[in-house]
Amino acid sequence: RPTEPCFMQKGEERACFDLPDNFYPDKYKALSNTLSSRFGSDAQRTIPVRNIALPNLQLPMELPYNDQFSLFIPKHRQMAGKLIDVFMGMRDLEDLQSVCSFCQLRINPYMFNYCLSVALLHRPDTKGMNLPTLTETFPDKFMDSKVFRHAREVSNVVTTGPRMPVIIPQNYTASDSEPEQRVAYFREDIGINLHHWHWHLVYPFDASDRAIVNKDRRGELFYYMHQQIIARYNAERMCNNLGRVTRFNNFREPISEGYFPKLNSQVASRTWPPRFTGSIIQDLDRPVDQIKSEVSDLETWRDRIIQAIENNAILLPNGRQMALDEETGIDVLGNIMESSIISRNRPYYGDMHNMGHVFISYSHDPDHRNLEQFGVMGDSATAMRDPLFYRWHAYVDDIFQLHKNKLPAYGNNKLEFPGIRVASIAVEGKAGRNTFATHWEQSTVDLGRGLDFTPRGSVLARFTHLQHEEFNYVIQVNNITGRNAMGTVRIFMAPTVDENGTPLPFDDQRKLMIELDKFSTALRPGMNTVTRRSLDSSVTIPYERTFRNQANRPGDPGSAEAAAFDFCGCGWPHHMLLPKGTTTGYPIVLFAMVSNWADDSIKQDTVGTCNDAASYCGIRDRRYPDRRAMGFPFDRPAHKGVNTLNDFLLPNMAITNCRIQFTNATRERPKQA
Ligand code: CUO
Repeated sequence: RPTEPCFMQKGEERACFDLPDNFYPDKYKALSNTLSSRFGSDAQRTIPVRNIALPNLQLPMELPYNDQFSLFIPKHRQMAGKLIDVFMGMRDLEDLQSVCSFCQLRINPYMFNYCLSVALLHRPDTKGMNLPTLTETFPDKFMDSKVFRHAREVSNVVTTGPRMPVIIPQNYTASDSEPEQRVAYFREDIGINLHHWHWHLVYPFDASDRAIVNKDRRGELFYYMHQQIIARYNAERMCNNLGRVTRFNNFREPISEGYFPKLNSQVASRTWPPRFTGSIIQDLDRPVDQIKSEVSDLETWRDRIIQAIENNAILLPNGRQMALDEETGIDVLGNIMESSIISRNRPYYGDMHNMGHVFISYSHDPDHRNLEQFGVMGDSATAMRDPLFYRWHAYVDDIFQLHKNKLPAYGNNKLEFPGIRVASIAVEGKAGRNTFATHWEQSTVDLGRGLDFTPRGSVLARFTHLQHEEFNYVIQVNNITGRNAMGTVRIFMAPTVDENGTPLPFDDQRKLMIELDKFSTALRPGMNTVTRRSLDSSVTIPYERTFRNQANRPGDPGSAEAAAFDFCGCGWPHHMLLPKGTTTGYPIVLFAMVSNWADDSIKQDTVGTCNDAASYCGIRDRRYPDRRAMGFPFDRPAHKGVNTLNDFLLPNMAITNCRIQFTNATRERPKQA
């Protein structure tokens, strides 16, 4: 789509770029007049492009236009880092637009989209600019390739006016004979995959402006956000009669989970490669990707990281040791493990987590003899579809837990909030007291922008996802200090029994704790009833923001409200706030704690920023808004003598046993819900 506007589009307006002649690649130069009328035929306005002195784009142009692009491949990361620098370095918007117009015909579209998105997120003059959601620009990364054939058919038959939606089937990647398929609705959820892509967009690995990478507690958030994904996935598995995910800790062992993605890359015109059951990761030698790495490298990096944890100190490039302290150790480890350019010693600790993705994603063609590209694990927009993603991240998390296990247990002085007592927590909603209700819901997304065929226009796709009834938390808090107080309310949930029905010991249960919400509240002297809507969760973003549903878009296009709405795409999708539960009611425990806001808070102005999914995403351009360790108070083992969650409780905490009641029925998403 050479003249499809890359980011200047407002609302449904179509525009085309009036390109200087030297912006056309050689093969199109002779046709430049024809092309501008061909692509401009449905434009509502023409944007003149400034004829700028072009920066050096040699490195990013080394990636072939029609190849796949992976953030996890070091060479691709460098190319992307360079392109981000170019976009960040443009003097003003017009220059940025000009260089984008030039790039659009030459730079790999996936890399272009990623780098431009990073730049738009970080440039002061583009914050709040409209960017189409990835499901619109690259819908092929999110759904069954059959959808596109149907979409083409529909758009050719119905050339104008409303078109009937294309149905994306549920559970299309495997049959019921594959037990892992029971949680495919989680792995393949469009919103979950969009969240993951956005997270890695907000936290890029590479750029010469270190500030883009070096965000407040970035390494710790890498640990925590992915730890929460595993906790959520485990709860989901347990609701579906599957055991907790087993760590992928033996790199030499055949991998029992196969995965056949059924995705087709529209850019590369290739099917995403599958991984057969029993595959083994192998040494990589792929000159085309400039990758030569042995499985033993992964083991060496792993051993060195574990050694650092055992020593409570990492080795610096100058040969000195740097202590992993209680407050910042996890952040240092997160950066080393991920790794990004802010790893304290990349030559020594390597690139463990990223290369794990790469080894897994090339297990079908480690030496490129079959000219195959990477599997879904190679792309942050698709990785969460693969069951092995969770096994890999469960192992990564396990290594972080080795560090957490060495930290001192929280003393009562850290946990208590003297004079504040949480008398009870309850859940109230349509499903009845202390019952969460879930069901299937059918929603519609517009694929129009990502479909590269005429006649143009909206092409709707209908898909089915998990949903829950909204509810309120009602927390009774007694303030006996005699003064006004400010508290931070922390709400978690976890399964109560293991796969065999045995009650979970505290140390297992704490790792399964799912953060549901965190917010501050004023507490008057005496009894306070704190009511909080599920919709206000600090973990999730609203359904409409996940999908940027134009129909539900608030404010006028271009308004500040619409701008914030467009850009804050990072956040767990609200429709996946709760695990699915079971038709008989899955037992879970709900936990609430009120901690002292004076010990938690960060003094900063957060008005007008993306701050409503801060728990997993942080706040744009701000510090992480909670001074405590992420996951507090469950991020580390408790002191001896705490064997159950009950033993852990202090007066400022409360628990309630609840059920998640799943109804196996599909409802249409209500309009403007
Ligand atoms: Cu998000 Cu492994 O980091 O995918």
